[in-house]
Amino acid sequence: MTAVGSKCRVCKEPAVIDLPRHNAHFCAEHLQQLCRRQMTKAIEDFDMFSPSDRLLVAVSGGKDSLAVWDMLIEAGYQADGLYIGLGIGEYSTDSGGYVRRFAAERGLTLREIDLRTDYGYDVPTAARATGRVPCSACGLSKRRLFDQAALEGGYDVVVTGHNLDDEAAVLFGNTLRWDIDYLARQLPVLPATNGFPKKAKPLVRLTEREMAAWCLVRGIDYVVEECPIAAGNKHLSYKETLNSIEMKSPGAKASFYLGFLERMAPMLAGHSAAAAGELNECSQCGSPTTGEICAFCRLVEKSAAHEPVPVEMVLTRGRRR
Ligand code: Q46
Ligand code: ZN
Ligand code: ZN
Repeated sequence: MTAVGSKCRVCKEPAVIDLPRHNAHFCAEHLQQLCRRQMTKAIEDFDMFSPSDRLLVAVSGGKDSLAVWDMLIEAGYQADGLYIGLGIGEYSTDSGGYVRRFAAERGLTLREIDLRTDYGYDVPTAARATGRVPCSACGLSKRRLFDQAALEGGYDVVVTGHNLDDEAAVLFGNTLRWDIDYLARQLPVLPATNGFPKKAKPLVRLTEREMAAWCLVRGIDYVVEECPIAAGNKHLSYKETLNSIEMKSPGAKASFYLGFLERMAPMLAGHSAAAAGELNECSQCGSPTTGEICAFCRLVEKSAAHEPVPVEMVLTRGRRR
């Protein structure tokens, strides 16, 4: 991850990574120090949680979610993991294995939900049964099940491993469409409201590259392959666009996203509160919804009645997203 012979900016020992946005190289120890500081700053600046809170970390088996779980435990927080088996072919089989090994090796508490076993469907089947693109069926299922598990398990906050690259790419997409509702909600912490638990993203000040380096120096094995459904989607193309801007102007990505949080998000705060007001209770599950039956109950009903669809059948549709 760095040129041979480069030295750590702090201690002058051999470096393991160069970070152009900091205009510096770092050794393993000082890379970890930088990551810890950036996570602590995000937690404090946005008042995400405190050591007395019980955290539920959404873990996928990828580097970001395992890294944030590791960092939170190392920092002394009470953090359990929740893994959802999405039924996305080999990708799901592999990712579940990484999460279970990570938790078992460290003696951590891992909760698991399997869409097929527990709810009678999987993501490819839900996509086909509801006519949604797979990522939309997947996102709806994950959001709902994380919220529900947190509320039922008495957790104070749902934590996700979204990093700076993820958030900048989402911001880029929301800005291209001037989607004010989404922009107003694109904050690193969302308070508990209307039956939804509090949500926090402690890695928003850290990049994908920094999290891969964290996993490398901490010996964390993670699923390297992307979800096959992600290939070719808009989120990835926004990331590539931002990466090419970042290559020419190191730090541009951080200033785009962190500048939004500092200068634009406060102007949208009222909009977000107004949008959250008008919700009913789902007549089937009691969850907050704008209609009579919530989108998740409708999705489960249609998907569980549909014959199983293998992931290969939905890959082309996923790519049009
Ligand atoms: S897991 Fe699910 Fe992602 Fe795969 S189907 Fe799309 S949303 S890409 S984070
Ligand atoms: Zn050093
Ligand atoms: Zn419902």
